[in-house]
Amino acid sequence: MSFETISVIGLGYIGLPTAAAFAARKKKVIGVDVNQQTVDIINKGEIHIVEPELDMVVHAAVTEGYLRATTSPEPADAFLVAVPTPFKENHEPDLSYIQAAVDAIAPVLKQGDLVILESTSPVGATEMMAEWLASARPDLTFPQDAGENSDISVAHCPERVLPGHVMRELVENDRIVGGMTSSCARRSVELYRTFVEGECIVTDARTAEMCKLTENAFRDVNIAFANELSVICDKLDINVWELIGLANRHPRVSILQPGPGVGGHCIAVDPWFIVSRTPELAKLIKTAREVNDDKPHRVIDQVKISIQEYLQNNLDKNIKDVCVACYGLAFKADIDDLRESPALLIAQKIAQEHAGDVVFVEPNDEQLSAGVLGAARQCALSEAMEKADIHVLLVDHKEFNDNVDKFSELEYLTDTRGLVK
Ligand code: SAJ
Repeated sequence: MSFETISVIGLGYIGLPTAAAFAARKKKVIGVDVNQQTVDIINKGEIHIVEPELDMVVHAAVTEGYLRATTSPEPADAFLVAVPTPFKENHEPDLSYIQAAVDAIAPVLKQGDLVILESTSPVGATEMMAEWLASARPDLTFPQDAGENSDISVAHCPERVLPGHVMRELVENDRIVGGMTSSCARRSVELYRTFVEGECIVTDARTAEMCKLTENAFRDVNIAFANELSVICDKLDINVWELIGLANRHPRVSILQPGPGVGGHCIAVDPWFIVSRTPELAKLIKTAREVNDDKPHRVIDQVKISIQEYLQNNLDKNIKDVCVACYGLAFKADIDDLRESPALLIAQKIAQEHAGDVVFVEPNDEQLSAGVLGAARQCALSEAMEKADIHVLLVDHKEFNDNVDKFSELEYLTDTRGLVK
């Protein structure tokens, strides 16, 4: 059976681009979000997030009548659940958004429907989702009980797109399709083939869940190695950027870049889903998380040392006279996303603790809401460079790269990204 109507539950950084990708292939798409404002913006053909090319695709899809948003689910042939899966205070995964999505779609499910969990999830979450659906709809059969012949098909197909390149990677990346049965997988492949040009590789739901977590944990562990090296090199008075450049000349060595820590809603979160299921076994993965979470505090210590050196060299000044400038607040270069951003955390701590003026520069969000950094004020790059005594480079945005010569002239610079090599 082909898919006439597709419903995407959760219209965020993944759900909205996915809905738009189906609609661009002339599928009828019903986007569902709990936020009325989000729904209204999309129905106007506009978007509420920053992602290159997404605005054009959404605008065309809405204007041509292929994409419509609503707050309450309607019948469809396939449901893609793309809601957040954060962790709780104790690093345990919080599946309440998936549970809420299940409660919302269960009443409109009918025989023959396909339900796909796209949200990054701990191992076992897809089976749990199927159990929740089954208890909400005892009149329908599900794969865990009826196997290949179930009324409803269920699969896990994790998204793997890189923020900033979502529209291209959605189409080009290979897709892991974890079906609860082989017919669930077959139907999911048929659905994704609508727009995916990469390979759709079939596995079971648990392996697909673990695959997504593994990809992000792999990256986290490798960044932790680079971050640990940066702290060691600081102690041993070695330039870590030069060191990594030299080591990477070995044909089988490829070290990632140190930074102020690891941010974003994926890499800083997903490894905990492995740790929480197997705490006694996931030692390296847990340590990597701790190393990366510790890095912002190391940067703050470096800034404090830089302020002390400045005061020792300028005996006529006291701490209240010292102005600190923070360059970049986003979690990585050339985006406006502040979620889990180590740069933001560092700048906030400096703003709270420093007795003198603090200014910041964030070229990707010049309208940052007042108070995001307390009394600290946003200013232009040139003004910050001129006015501040202590400079903290936190994100390697293009605007900063373009001014690398000016950064290299700054005497008191903490360069967390190795911009000035
Ligand atoms: N970072 C470093 N050093 C590096 C690379 C990255 O410090 O050498 C930092 C960045 O500054 C940032 C963080 O790591 O703070 C994460 O950035 P990222 O570009 O590595 O990844 P994300 O979070 O934007 O997207 C990741 C991707 N996963 C992998 O590359 C394995 C993406 O493909 C996933 O779809 C996404 O997570 C997700 O949604 O899970």
